[in-house]
Amino acid sequence: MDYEATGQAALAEIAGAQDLDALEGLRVALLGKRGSISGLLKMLGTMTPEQRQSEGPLIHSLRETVTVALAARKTELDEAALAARLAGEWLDLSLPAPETPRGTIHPVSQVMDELAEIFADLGFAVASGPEIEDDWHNFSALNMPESHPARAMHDTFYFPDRDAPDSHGNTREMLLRTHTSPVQIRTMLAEGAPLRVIAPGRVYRSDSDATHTPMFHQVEGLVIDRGIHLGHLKWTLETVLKAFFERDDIVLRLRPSYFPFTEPSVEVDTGYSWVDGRRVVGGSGDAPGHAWMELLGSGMVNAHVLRAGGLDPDEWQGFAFGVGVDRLAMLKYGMNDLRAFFDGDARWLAHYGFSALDVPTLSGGVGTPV
Ligand code: 2NM
Repeated sequence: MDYEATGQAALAEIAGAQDLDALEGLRVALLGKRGSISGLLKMLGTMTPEQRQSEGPLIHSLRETVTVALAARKTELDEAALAARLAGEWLDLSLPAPETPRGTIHPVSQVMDELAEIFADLGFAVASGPEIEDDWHNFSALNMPESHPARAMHDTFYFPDRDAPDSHGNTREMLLRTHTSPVQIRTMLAEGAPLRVIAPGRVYRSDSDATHTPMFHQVEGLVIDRGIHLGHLKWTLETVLKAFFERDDIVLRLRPSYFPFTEPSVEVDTGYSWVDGRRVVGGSGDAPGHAWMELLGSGMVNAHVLRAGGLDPDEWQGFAFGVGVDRLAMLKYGMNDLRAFFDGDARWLAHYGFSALDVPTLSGGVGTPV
């Protein structure tokens, strides 16, 4: 047998393999269990000792040559494949950015970012929780037991499958949260006191007209510490609203009200006037040309709510507040139609949206329109 010629033929085939699959096919054909060279090696066993002495080294050398050639060609093909991939993935980092940035930050996101920044400066962390809640976290823990009329007032979206009531009469039925207060309950239970958090996010109520959308945005805040009173609440809201509206003449009026989760409860009004057909916040509502406008709800956290949050009301007090983000955005940035907020109209977004590069900061100004 002409091992020399067999070797040359194999090397030529290996050198001609154009891809890794073809090369693997050759390896199997030559060195696989039923490969031609493996066949030669098996034949050694049937040879006379003399034949084996003369043929053995030639067959082993043939196998060695082919093995080395296969490995070398594999390296070549691997490198070629990598080079082709790198050429395809090449990116020109010196290309200029598009002239018009595509997409804008929605005013609702902008306002939530601005509030997070303002509250962060006062030591508040941002908390979040599920939008699909159970009735305990959304209602019972907030001093709204099963029969409480406020439950009906919330126009809740319930999920269809309801569970049997547990030993406390709670059905644990699932719903879309009607406010972000369940986040505060979860935060109290998870972290204990003292606490300073805001909970921004989407909330849902089955309500739809010119001034109500079935989904809207809230920021609620909660402060828990020893000796907290309404004075802390008023100062905090005044400080935040001055920073948010970027003016020093914000005047607040606290009116007694009722919420199940706070006692006492206060509604907070702010003075405003009309300038060029728009409401502009600032000044006392009792000043000439001014009026009061309801801005948010708040109060001292009800003792039942503190207990539901795992806190002892004799040791800890707290204030809480809730404000509608969509309305705040309309007030600050002068939109008049709430429904346009959720239409996804690109022209509206281009007009009222904010630059993604213009992150709200206290030093740079919290709200700088494009
Ligand atoms: C409001 C008005 C008053 C409120 C209460 C709580 C909690 F969970 F801490 F008890 N969070 N938010 C609250 C209080 C919300 O919205 C108009």
